[in-house]
Amino acid sequence: MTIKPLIILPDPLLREVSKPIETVDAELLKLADDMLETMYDAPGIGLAAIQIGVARRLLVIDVAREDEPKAPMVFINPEIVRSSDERSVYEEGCLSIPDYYAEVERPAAVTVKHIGRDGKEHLVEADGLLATCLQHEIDHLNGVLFIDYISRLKREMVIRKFTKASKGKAV
Ligand code: K1U
Ligand code: ZN
Repeated sequence: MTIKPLIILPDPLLREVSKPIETVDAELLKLADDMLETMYDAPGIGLAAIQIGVARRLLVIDVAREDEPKAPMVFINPEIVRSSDERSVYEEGCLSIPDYYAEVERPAAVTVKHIGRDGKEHLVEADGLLATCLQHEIDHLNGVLFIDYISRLKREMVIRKFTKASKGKAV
């Protein structure tokens, strides 16, 4: 497995809409394994393929606590088919926007249809952190970032800070 470099704000790739996956083959499963390795190394609890520069509808998640065994999950072509009316607020972070955190309100529970590693269709009913993480990662597949839910003023400040930092880096 390979740890891949992460795409960081303001890279325009983060605003791309990822393309559906047509075949679940060994190459795709290797990509999912590389994403899990990259996520554990970061460390993070989720990762969308676009965050390593691959515009395909693939994401990985592991919301197990440190004292629990690893519980890696792979979602291919995930789709939210039900969202609860009840909403919850979590302080979110993003591996593509390092060291910035903000409270985001989203549906408290979601049902997600997706293809699993076995190439078959599955439904997952999620609440708590898993529901939040799934929505955050599915947003990535649509070019949406969690800073899109904060005030325009705060968002522009974050983008300005990361744009300045990216210009200061050697190429
Ligand atoms: O998509 C990403 O950028 C990953 C992101 C997922 C996420 C975090 C919080 C709420 C919603 C979605 C992260 O994993 S940020 C890092 C993080 O949350 C974390 C890191 C180490 C231990 C525990 C959490
Ligand atoms: Zn993110």
